[in-house]
Amino acid sequence: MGNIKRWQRTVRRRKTEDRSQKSDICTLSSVLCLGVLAIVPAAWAAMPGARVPPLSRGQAPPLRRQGNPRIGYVYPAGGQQGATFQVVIGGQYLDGVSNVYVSGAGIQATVLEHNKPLTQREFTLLREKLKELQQKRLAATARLPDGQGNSNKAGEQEGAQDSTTPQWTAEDEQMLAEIKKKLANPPNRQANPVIAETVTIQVTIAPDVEPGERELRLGTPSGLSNPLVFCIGQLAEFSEKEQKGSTTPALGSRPAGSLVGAGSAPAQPEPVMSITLPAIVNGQILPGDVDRFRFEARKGQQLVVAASARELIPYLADAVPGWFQATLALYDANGNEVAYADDYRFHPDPVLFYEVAQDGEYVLEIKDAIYRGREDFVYRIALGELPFVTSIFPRTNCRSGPNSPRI
Ligand SMILES: [Ca+2]
Repeated sequence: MGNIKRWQRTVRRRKTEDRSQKSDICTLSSVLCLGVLAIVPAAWAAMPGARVPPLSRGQAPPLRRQGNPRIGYVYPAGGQQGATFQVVIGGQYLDGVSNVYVSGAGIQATVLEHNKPLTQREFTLLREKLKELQQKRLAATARLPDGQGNSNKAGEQEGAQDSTTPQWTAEDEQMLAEIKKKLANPPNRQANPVIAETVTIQVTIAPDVEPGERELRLGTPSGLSNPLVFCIGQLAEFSEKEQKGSTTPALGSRPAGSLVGAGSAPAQPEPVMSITLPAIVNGQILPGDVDRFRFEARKGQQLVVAASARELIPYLADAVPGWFQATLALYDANGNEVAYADDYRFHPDPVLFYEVAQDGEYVLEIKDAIYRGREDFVYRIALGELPFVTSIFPRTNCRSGPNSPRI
């Protein structure tokens, strides 16, 4: 009888342990599921061939969950072999950005600065805090006879007697300075949230890297951003600088939602940037923007002007309507249009061919077909007597017989 009772107790204990183990397994499964989500970037970084270093160990997890980091443009979207330069990346949910990942070897990039515009609520709260601090400083200095914050004995005694006298401390002074600094960057109500944040990075390209397209991502505590194209070129690069206060609106100063600026061409032409061929030209098209580049050409030169725009950023999810439709036009020294292109066969990015008729200055012009524009209307133009493959025939390689494809 005693044995039976012991056996029953053993069975009950084992059942309890089984239930406990099942519960533990369920809990563990949940944790693993969440853990997998958290370690995907690290796992991806550890994959053979991936050139993504793991996130630094000192990084603290985000205090609150933010959206997936996203980048909307990279400007300039590439550079020359052996060059060191700064690149601005626009995006969203980039808090804590600390790493830049570029596919392939030979490119080093570090984060210099992250700029996130204040929200209206943050701006209002900071202004209230600033007002509060200013009143506190006024009250604190008003109690002091010399008014300079250097209390004398009488002031100290007076302050000691009145326990409600506010004390102006070094921390208050520091906070006041920080708030003033933050308020200098007011919220941009018209900026599009998906590209409102900017990250400035420093890029160094080794001289011997292979030219071509790479992928660039940003690493944040929330994970990796989407990739965007980053090009490595061999030609000299020129990048236009948008001038604030010019006829072209400053970055972010126009409503991004109002992409369509049809008919709103700039009242005055922008300054023309001088370049020398062959070259790669980088720029951004803002609303109503028309970019122009002047260069010297000799009679008989066969120029190829190939723009990359949609190729760099194929899809703007929030743009209504659609995308950057770049157009190219070439003008001679008298201002006559000698060539124009708004696409190339079935590709939306234009390519322009022109045999130079006479020596002299020429001006290349690029704009959106209907004068739309935004910071993420980024382009690169290859310009000069450059090799350009227009067709290959046949596109197959025969096992037997002569094989002489025509290019
Ligand atoms: Ca521009």
